[in-house]
Amino acid sequence: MTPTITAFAQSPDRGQGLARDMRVRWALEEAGQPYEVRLMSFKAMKEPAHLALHPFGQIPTYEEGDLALFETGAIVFHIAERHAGLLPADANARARAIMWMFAAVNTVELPILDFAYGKFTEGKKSWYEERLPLVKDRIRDRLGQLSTRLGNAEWLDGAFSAGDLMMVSVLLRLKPSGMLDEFPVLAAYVARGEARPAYLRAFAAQQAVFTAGEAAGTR
Ligand code: GTB
Repeated sequence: MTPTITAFAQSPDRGQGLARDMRVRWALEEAGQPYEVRLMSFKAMKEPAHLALHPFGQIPTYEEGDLALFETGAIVFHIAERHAGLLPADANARARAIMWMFAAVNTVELPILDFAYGKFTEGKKSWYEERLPLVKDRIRDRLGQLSTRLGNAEWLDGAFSAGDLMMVSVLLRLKPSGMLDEFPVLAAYVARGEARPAYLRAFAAQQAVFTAGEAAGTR
């Protein structure tokens, strides 16, 4: 059964691939699975039909037959469990790949989101500029630790896995800030992720939504 995911009809990132549908698209492309996309306006995301799928009124969601999921970590894990290519067969290696998925969203993404959302939600507060170096240093701490662990390796634990997919997706959010370039090991790691054919297909698909919106004059 072909799954349907939801994505922004008008992504605020203007097709840069920073919204979270991108990680789900990427996982489906790595797994070689076709999928359909239902585009959502910000208004529709807060209406009962969508809230029944996603209690927080966000994208992406994932529907496949009777199954409806929200939360990208859970969606990518579901895809990785059911299709080859994203989780190793060896039980211990599989557990470590899952560990890296959690590390991406629970340890590395937290300070990055503080930085990314802070600008919108707190940017006009008197203390914003004063707090910013502290927020950035928290990110740098995590990036330094991650960079040390990755070292000369291509991926976090052997072959490319869902752990790398989630970690690269999280790190990509930093790209516009230039902070990633302070950590050449991580910049190269992210670039390896972005060069994967599955990533490129996913990126093109989400960018096409933006391009079509521009052509139709809806932006
Ligand atoms: N933890 C959830 C998950 O991983 O699935 C978080 C989902 C989430 O934050 N969804 C966002 C959303 O629906 C879109 S991706 N926001 C609307 C709302 O909450 O009302 C976050 C995002 C938004 C914009 C950019 N950007 O413009 O660069 C990047 C990422």
